[in-house]
Amino acid sequence: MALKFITAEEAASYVHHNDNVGFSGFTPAGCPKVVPGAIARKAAEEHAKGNPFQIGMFTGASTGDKLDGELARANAIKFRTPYQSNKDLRAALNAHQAQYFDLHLSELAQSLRYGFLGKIDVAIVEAADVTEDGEIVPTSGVGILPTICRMADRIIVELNCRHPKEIRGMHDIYEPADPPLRREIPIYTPSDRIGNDCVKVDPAKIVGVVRTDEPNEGGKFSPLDDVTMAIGKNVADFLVSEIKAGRLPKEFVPLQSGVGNVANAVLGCMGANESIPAFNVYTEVIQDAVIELMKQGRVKFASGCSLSVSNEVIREIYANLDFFKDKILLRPQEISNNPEVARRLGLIAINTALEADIFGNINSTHVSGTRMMNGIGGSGDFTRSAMLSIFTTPSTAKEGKISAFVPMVSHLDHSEHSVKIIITEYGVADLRGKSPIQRARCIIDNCVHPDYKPLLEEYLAMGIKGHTPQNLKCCFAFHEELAASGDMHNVDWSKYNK
Ligand code: 0RQ
Repeated sequence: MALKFITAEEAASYVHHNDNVGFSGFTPAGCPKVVPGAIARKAAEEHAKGNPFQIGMFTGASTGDKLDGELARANAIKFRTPYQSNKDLRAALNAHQAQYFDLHLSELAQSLRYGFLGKIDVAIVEAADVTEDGEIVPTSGVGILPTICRMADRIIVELNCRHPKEIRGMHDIYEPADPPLRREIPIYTPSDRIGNDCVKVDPAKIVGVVRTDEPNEGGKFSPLDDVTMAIGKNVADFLVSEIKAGRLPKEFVPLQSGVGNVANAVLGCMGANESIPAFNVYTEVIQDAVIELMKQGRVKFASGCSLSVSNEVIREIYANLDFFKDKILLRPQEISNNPEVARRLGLIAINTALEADIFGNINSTHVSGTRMMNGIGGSGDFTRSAMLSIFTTPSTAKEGKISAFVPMVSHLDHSEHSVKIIITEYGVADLRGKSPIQRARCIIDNCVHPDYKPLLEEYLAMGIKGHTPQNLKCCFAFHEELAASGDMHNVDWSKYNK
């Protein structure tokens, strides 16, 4: 069946008000880049005529501004899931203009298949290649591409010539059967290939192919500062001490690390530490640092859902495919983030917290308990299932006016039961085998900024009884003081403990 080449505007004509639309990709890598803008323009035109136009959106994770930003600014989003990080979308969902529900990334594809989230009308996917018999080769990010293509009534392909057809072979496309027929996912080491090198769809569903020549919207990393470097060094030193103590095998276990500057610094410090052997990565986002360590022979293999790297690095990978192709596998997020596989492989999971409480609970998502930052992303998939779950965070935010450590988190994403280690620029709190009160002392001694230690020690000294000595009259005083005066330093317990 001949492929029909169309414009982005023609593609948008296949998307109707109230449609549920699935998008490929994971972070800006692998996301469609021109059709979403055309849909946003169509929404604006319809709104100008007084007509409603909004779509339901399923993505892999965050996307680029050309997707989330364009649609949010056009008020074209009815609901959206999962993780996002676009400033205009964040403003829209915090103002309830777009209904957002947050989901563990590994669960989205199966929730769609189970029918929990409605049908998929249209799948819009970026491809490095598409054939007349319905073979689609994803680009640098997979996300939920296989599931949305199979479920959608209509498929629109953005064929992006920035991604060479020769990347075919770098993907491992596998969709598990649903219960009661599901079997184990047969990945026993990060390099195990279990699926196909492309997604096969009914070619009759491909309503059009839009040719594009658009780079990924990858942001640059900020230069590493002292705090980020100190966190990275503390993580690397801690892992070395775990090897020495015999709690990590000497050949090491695969690493999952989150997104952002801290994650990049941690990887850099691990690579530079010669007491850590060359290691494998089993993660969701493969960042610049992983590629750099691969070149140095410090990372042996990386399995992920996306190459969330700068455009400079993606060009380097494509120019040296012979070197990289047998060292990288890109999988759907249902597999890259799969808790069964994370538990089997015995991952070290390292993610970043927005705030933690002194008893070891983590808030990854809500600023002051109410305003959505990004979402839980894959942090929950890995934290609960890893061999060793680590959270990193700078000890303070906003020029020290916010302590990352509070008496009680204002929103809970990862509970004390899953969080094993917390690391800041000051040190490491090893929470394993400790009671709540022991955990609190360990966190205050090792991780909290010196400015906030006395306040948190006074909190513990209030003499509240019970296994977890929370003072329900005072536990949100840090947040209340931030709202009242803009600075958590100003907490005065006597104001609250009446
Ligand atoms: O504000 O952007 O105005 O400078 O939050 O904080 O320290 O730059 O750290 O970029 O790594 O983000 C938890 C949000 C951290 C992220 C979070 C302010 C701070 C700054 C960002 P500015 P940093 P990061 C892999 C795994 C959940 C999902 C996850 C995240 C901004 O890591 O979304 O782990 N994680 N996924 O000033 C108010 C506090 C604050 C605060 C920091 N307590 N109160 N503001 N900030 N702490 C990815 C995927 O799953 C795809």
